[in-house]
Amino acid sequence: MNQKKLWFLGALAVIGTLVLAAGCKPSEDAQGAGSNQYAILFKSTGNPFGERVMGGFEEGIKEQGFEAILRAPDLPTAEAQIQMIEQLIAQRVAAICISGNDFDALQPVLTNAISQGIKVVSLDSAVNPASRMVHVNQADTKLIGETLVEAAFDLAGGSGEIAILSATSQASNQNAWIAVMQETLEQPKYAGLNLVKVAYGDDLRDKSTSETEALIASYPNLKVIVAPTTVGIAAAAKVISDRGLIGKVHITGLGLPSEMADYIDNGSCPYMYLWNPIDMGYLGAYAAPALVNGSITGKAGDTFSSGRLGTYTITDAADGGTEVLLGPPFKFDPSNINDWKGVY
Ligand code: RAM
Repeated sequence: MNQKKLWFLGALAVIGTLVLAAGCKPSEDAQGAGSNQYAILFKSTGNPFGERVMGGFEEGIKEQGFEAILRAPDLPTAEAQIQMIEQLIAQRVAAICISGNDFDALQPVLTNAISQGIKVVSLDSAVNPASRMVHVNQADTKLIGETLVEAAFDLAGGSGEIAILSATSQASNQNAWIAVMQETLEQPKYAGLNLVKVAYGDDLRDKSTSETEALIASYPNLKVIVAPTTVGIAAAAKVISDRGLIGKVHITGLGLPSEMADYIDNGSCPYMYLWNPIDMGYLGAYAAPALVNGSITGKAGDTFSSGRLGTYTITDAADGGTEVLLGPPFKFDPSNINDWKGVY
């Protein structure tokens, strides 16, 4: 082989290596195709509260230079969320923030995600401690439950029949609040209150409406319906308003100011509570990258900075896992509802 041929073969080998290397895109392979992608998975579509949570998440993710993926199934079931989580695992996202439709049922798919290096944060509606690194809790669970019982007591005038209109029977956030409410109702102060039924509107407008109608028909002496769900409270207040029952049946619970302003004005819902859903999503958007970059692991005592919200510390949660608490619940009534209805 002469010098020229040798030089030619050598040049071919170098070019071949370069082509192969370019084809492999080693940086992308090493980090995972979706290493820049942060997903949020809400309970279901068509829920204005969920839209605010996802909006806050997107804002926080984008301002850190990452890509936000917003997902929610049509119906608030664990099965539907499992399918979506499988897709996100296949996409190799960096982290998943989930508002769970079930406390335990998502464990196999979420532990699979975790074993593949995906960080999992629950927010709003917790998944069990084995399925998450940390939970973003909107407000203290006990305080929410106690506050709602006190509201029912006040609106019922101290005694009488009350009912709860919840989301789905599997929703872990509503179930945790209802458990506290039931415990609180055992206190002597509340002995005059009779909780006649816990109904489930599944966070669907139509089902929440028909469940409210059924409560009114079955319990003609009902004084208060407590709806610890923004979808349920809006549907219930509309039924009371449309049926001319304002002042007879009082609605309270957890409501979105933009959806409830008219009902606070007309007196069907004298007052209600909530927290800022945009900030909740935004807080999740800062917890997830902190887990991905290793600055926190999700254990109690870890602190991270959450953009415009400041610094947060992770604490032990009542369910045996850990959580980061957004803040106290806020009361909305005729004195402040107009200031808030345009905000969320
Ligand atoms: C509904 C959802 C959500 C809950 C709020 C209060 O929008 O069930 O999970 O946190 O109500």
